[in-house]
Amino acid sequence: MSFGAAIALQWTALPAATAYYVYRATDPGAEGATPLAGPISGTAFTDSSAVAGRVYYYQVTAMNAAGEGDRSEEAYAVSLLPDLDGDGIVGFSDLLTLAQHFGQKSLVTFADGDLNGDGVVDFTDLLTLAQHFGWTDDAFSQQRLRLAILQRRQRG
Ligand SMILES: [Ca+2]
Ligand SMILES: [Ca+2]
Repeated sequence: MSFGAAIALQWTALPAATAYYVYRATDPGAEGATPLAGPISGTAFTDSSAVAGRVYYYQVTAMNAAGEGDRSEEAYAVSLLPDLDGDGIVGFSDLLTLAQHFGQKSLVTFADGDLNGDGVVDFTDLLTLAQHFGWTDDAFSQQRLRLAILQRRQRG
């Protein structure tokens, strides 16, 4: 499943940092102790393992000579706007398309409503669409902007 589902993260460089770690969760505040990626020497990371149509939560930490610093504030992103017909808004026509394919288990694509690419149009997909109902490309871009300004809380 691709459809540009990858989520691009960027963060602000810290002068003393030697590397960064990225943590990910599918629920807020549930990033856990194992980083998704790292050590990363730059200030950007593309999460290409993100599944289309799901919401992901991220935190970043910085390493310096003293060790790993505090977690950044949490940023979140949906990996792909559930806009099935590509008209720039998650609206009634998208919901109708999903409803028409609801329960279908073969030959379904993102455009039919299989948002998470698991091969079936089901309640999980419906929930994702409902959570983003009324979202536009603009809202989607702003979310990305929020990721772009992801900042680590300063320490020592
Ligand atoms: Ca649409
Ligand atoms: Ca699905």
